[in-house]
Amino acid sequence: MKAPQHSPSGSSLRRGSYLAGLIVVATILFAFAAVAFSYFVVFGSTKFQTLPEGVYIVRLSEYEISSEPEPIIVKAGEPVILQIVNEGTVEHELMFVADLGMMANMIKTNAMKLAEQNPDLSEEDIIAMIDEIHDEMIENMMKAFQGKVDGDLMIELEPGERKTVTYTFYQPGVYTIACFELEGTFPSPHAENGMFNQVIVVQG
Ligand SMILES: [Cu+2]
Repeated sequence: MKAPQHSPSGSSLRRGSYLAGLIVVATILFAFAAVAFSYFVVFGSTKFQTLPEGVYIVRLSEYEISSEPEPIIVKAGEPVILQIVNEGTVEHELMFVADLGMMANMIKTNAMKLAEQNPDLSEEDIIAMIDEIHDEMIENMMKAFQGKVDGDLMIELEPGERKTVTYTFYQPGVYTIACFELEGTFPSPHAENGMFNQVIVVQG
C-alpha cells in the first residue's frame, strides 16, 4: 500500500491562500492606519490636541456655543485666549452681554415691530435694519464692561471663519456670551434658541 502523498498542487494552493490571507491582513492594517492618520490630520489640531492652560476653543454652530474644555474657567487678572470658530452654516457672533434676557427680548420685539410696520420688506431687509439697532445697543452695553474686561466684546464670524482673541478679566463673576443673530430663527435671536454660554472668572 502506498503512503498517502501530498500532491504538489495542494501544497502550493495552501501556500497561496496563506499569502492571500497575509495580504488581506496587511491591507486592513494599512487602511486602518491611513484612516487614523487622516483623521488626526483633519481633526487633530482641535480634537486631540492638549490645549495649553488659558487657551479655549469656542465653537459656534446652529444654535449653540460650546467650548473645549468646558466650562470656561479663568483667573482674574490672567490673560486667556479664545480660539473662536464658526462651524455653522450662517453668520454667528460671540458677544458679551450683561443681561441676556433683556437683550434677546429687545431684539425680538424690534424685529417683530419692524416686520409688522414694513410688510413689504423681506426678512433679510428687517435683519439688516436690526443690525443697525444692534450696533447702538452694543455701544451702550460696552459701558457695562468698562474696567471689568480687556478684549473684544463683540466678534462676528462668517461660516467656517475662525478668530483668536485674548481677554483679561479683572473682576471675578459669571460673564455671559451669546449670539443675537436672527438668520434661521427670525424673529427670535439665536440666543433665545440656546446659543449662549458662560465664562466663569475666579479670584486669581
Ligand atoms: Cu448665532
